[in-house]
Amino acid sequence: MADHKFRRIATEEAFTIHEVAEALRGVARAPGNSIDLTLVRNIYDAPPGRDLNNFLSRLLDLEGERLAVMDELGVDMHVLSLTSPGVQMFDADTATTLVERANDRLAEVIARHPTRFAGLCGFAPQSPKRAAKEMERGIRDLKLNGFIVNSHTNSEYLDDPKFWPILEAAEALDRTLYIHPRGPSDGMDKPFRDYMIHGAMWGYGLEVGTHAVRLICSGLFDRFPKLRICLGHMGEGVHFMLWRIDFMNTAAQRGGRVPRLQMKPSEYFKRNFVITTSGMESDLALDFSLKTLGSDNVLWAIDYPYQPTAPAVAWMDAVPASDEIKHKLYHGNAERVFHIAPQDR
Ligand code: 1DF
Ligand code: MN
Repeated sequence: MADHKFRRIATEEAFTIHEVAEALRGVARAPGNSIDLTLVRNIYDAPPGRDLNNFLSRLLDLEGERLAVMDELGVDMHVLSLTSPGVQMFDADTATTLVERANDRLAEVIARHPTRFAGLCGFAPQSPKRAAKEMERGIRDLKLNGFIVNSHTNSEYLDDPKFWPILEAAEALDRTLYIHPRGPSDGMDKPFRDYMIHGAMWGYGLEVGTHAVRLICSGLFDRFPKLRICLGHMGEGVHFMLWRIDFMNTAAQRGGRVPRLQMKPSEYFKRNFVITTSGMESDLALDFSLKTLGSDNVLWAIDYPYQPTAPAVAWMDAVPASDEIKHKLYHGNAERVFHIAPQDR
């Protein structure tokens, strides 16, 4: 494993547990038309042997094929998170119970393989106070490394004051909240229903990018200045638009139509966000990100099992960046952001 130059920590790696998969099968079989049901029905209620890309078996597997692939391709560590949509399509009680079980299971597998796995603590936003309690347990007792949420919950976003206990907890516990995609919420879903653009190709990024822009424009980061958010997929492209967001938001503030912010939107993005490279293996996009956000704020990720491991490794190995920067991308930033112990190797 130590035959490669840099420790490789992949930071957006998905898993599930049987109980959550079973509950998602229930969701798949219930009536409904939300965008996520396309994927949920294909993965969790597929006829035997027709499991889309074997995703379900690869999500359920932690210590078999996953570790073998990591060994074969020289990936030292997966930072694991309960796969999208997490528990966010269940009722509040089911969601709260299941996410506790998933966090327990995650802590157990990390304890068995402390150098191979770290993990993000899930929570059920449907019940913000209980979510905050579980977040505290996840860090204090289970020693997990950060938090994961899959964008909207019942089409509501985290700038809604009812979710503030969650953001207070993340800030107080000093751990990063990864906002991972799910399908565009009801109300913005319709134009995504043709040509399969609803998912990872386009819809996911717009959903999460919109979420991030909402958080910034709501003034949330004046209330929670130390809150740190992680976005995948090269920041979902948000930072490409920062100049325009600054210009338009400032104009809207002058008109008195939106919350007054203490800083420009771009300054919050640079202060309060980090991004990962999951499923976005573009030298140009990475170069732009490094120049815009700085080399401390970009982390490598694969997006296992949804994206193949070999190209993610080959790409980062070949990226035209200095050793100093590659060291940060491959593991230094992940160690700092997710409180992972550095390793001599
Ligand atoms: C897909 C992609 C599915 C990502 C995911 O979770 C996911 C996909 C359900 O391609 O179907 O996490 N992704 O992050 O890009
Ligand atoms: Mn993902």
